[in-house]
Amino acid sequence: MTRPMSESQISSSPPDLDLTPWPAEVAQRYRALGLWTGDLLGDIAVQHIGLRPGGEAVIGPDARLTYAELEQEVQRLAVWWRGLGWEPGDYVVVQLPNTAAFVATVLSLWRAGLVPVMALANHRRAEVSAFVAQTNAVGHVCADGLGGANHAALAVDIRSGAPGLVTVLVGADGSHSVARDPRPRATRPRQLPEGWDDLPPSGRVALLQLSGGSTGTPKLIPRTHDDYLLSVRESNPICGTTADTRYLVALPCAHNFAMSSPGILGVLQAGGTVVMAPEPSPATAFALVEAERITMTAVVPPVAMLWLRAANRRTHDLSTLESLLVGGARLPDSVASQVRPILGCRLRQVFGMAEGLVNYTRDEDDEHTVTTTQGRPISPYDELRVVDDHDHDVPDGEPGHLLTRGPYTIRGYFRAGAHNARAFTADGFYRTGDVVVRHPSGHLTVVGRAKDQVNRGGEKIAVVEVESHLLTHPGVAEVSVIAEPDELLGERACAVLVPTGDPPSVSELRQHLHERGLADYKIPDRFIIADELPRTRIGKTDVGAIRHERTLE
Ligand code: OOB
Repeated sequence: MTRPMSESQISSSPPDLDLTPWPAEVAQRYRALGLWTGDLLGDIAVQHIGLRPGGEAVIGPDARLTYAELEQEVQRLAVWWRGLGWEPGDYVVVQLPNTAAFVATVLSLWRAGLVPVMALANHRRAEVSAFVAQTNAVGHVCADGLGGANHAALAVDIRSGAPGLVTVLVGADGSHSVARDPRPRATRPRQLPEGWDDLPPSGRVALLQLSGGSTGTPKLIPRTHDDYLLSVRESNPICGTTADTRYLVALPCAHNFAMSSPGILGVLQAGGTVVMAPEPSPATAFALVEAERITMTAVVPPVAMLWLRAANRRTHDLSTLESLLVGGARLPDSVASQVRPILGCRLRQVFGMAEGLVNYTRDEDDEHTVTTTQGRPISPYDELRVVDDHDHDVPDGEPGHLLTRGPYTIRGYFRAGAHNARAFTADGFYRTGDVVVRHPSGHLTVVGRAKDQVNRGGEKIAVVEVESHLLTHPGVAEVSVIAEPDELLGERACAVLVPTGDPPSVSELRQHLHERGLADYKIPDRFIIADELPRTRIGKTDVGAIRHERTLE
């Protein structure tokens, strides 16, 4: 274990810490209030081993596990991970599709004291190699046929750039095979904050979530056991999660929404059943709702829209479904008001972020509130400010930038000191980059965004990241990636580029981004050519002033 940073190291430039702790007196208050309990995420389901050993915990395409069987698998794997030489506190990139093996993997890594880094199954070389490099991960757990995903070639690629990395491939039947890069692993010390040794285990980093990102390198989000468990525990009564809940995971399982709002962890804590859907199409999801008697599920707005269209001529019995959670991007009011009439279930809007803060509409909210707002915060201890461009508070009813801090919102990104200085206020509020209106009831309506991101139906694209990859193409002199409206996705990505000579073709540009190892969802939907990129006074691309453009076919 590395030494904590000394005062002199901290004072010069913002330190690149693994975890920016809450100030000691704030942490003490959260503990005294019982918000932080000292429990560990790996034990989230243990009470149910005795209460309902035969109760179904997780159902996936790969396995059906009762609570007793899940616990057995978690114990077995926890020992097995440690047998690979992995030590408590080590980072392990987990990249698995929606399966029972995903749940067993994450819980067992926690049980072994390891820290999962939550990659998405559709991430590719650019993303995964960045996670491995940023965290100096000891391992990459990915799929070799599990749940229909195949990362075997990707894993070889990742290992070639990461000396000493251990790949664990999970087969379709849940079996594990191991490959280890023979070179010695670079030992890069963790950057632990002052007072780390005094933190209880529950106050340390439990997992690294992914940020939607607004910078060139995707930032990682250190969540602690205490703070993540709080958000899960408090989500359950709001969402009505109980031992009778049968929750369909229709989102990618590693996403914060699917994990914790109330998600997989909420359902396991309540003693309910998690059912994994391989993908969220109406055909697949409706069949699972009927077959597994699903009571609750969560989707992004475009999926909700597809479900509403398909349900008009439905062939499946969806009568067990009690609530549909929708979040990740703005749900149009007109779509929101169709959920109950067409699907016959309650709509719950969810406005959350992997950095922490989650808002839900409540059962007691009237129809207008449920269909026009994105809810109010989980906890009375969430602190929210809505401010103008100069950080002055604006009154309720007026749009402004949302800032937040509280018992489950991070105080800093993982090893990103300089970025943290911009992303957080001096007194620890996270600048969400969302523009909201707060109503007197405390509910928020999301009205815009002030961050360099495209929200493609809930999938977040950091425009700078895509621009920097496009700029490596010799035919691209200048480029700006912008959001444009899309009927289904809400937004899609459009690359406006100034070519160096004859413009490259769209297929060439797509192929270039693919070869750079970028995940497919980040590849722009449209490319347009412009003579020049007009700049605003502060040097940003003036999107409204782009002229002489033409769409590249
Ligand atoms: C969820 O988390 P992330 O980290 O992928 O994205 C967070 C961002 C928010 O800052 C906001 O810009 C946008 O996604 N967003 C919404 C929204 N929910 C998220 N924008 C408008 N309306 C909504 N309902 O997306 C996430 C995390 C936990 C629960 C739910 C969503």
